[in-house]
Amino acid sequence: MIDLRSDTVTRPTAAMRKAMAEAEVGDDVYREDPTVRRLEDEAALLLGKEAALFVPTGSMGNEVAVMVHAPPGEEVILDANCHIMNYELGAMATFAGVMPRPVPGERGFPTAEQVEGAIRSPIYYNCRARLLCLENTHNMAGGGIYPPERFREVVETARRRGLTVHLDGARLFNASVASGVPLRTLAEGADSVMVTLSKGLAAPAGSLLAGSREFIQEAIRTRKRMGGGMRQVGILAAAGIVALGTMIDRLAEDHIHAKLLAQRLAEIPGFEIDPAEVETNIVILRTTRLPATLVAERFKAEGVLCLSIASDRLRLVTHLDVSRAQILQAAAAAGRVASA
Ligand code: TLP
Repeated sequence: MIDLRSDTVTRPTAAMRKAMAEAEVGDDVYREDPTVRRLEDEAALLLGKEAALFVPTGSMGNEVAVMVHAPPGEEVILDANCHIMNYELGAMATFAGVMPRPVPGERGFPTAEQVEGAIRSPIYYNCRARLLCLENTHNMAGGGIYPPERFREVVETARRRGLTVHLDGARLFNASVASGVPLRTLAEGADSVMVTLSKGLAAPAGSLLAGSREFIQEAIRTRKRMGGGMRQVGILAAAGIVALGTMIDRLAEDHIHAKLLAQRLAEIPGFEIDPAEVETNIVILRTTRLPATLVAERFKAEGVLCLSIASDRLRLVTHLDVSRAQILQAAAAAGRVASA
């Protein structure tokens, strides 16, 4: 099977397994796991923040950030198609008790005007906007990179209006490699940023939440409240250290593969895709003749797995475990799928 459902399907490398087997560990609830602490320090440095915290998943990283930044009943401004709003089972409502205030960002990226417009007047019975959540790259907008100038404007506007900013950077590594902009620059101005080790970087599990020392102190308490205080988790952090140290630059290969796939798919009648819009490792394909679920089934019969994300949309994600030859095989299968 050529598995293009997500980059989360990547398996840990031999170097990661070795590092995991040899990891020095301790009880991280007492903050005594040296491998976890090393991973957190390295991540904080890379992201240009004072401190970082290892969390089991990207979802928990986002949820902890929302809970620390925004009290119940207050508003969180975010793009209508972002992960926090749509794919975390209403966690922001369930756990943080906050009100989402979605705006239709352009390709997933809210503008400064949209953020300004979403902040209500300060009449006492209005909800108060407390937090702005942004996503880079944007998953459902096809792995697009937040235009840097717009990001700066949006963050500046939010800060001026007294909002804190959280960046869901599950795939910030992809944005950095594709744009050549350092991670710390992409996270500049955000009060907190979450990055994921278990997607393109191929670690088996884990994400990092970074921010000020004070923010991380609160995040440790909130993570524990959510049941996310882990013990000898240096076993996982060891794989994360290998991921940060050796797996970032190779994402460029995934981006080349995604572009190649998009170019081939664009030539097939029954599919619609603009290869110019493919900036990183996600390809969102519109099916114009057949329902997406049926196309996904036909792909599966051809040995290619992808995700149907809307009645006329499929998502295909490139990653470490898919070679160029397999991309070409998938494109050839797509030709048969569309004409069947
Ligand atoms: N995304 C997964 C699915 O949940 C859709 C995927 O296969 O892409 N932020 C963003 C932008 C994400 O894409 C994801 C995962 C998360 C947060 C959550 O990370 P995890 O899966 O570690 O909880």
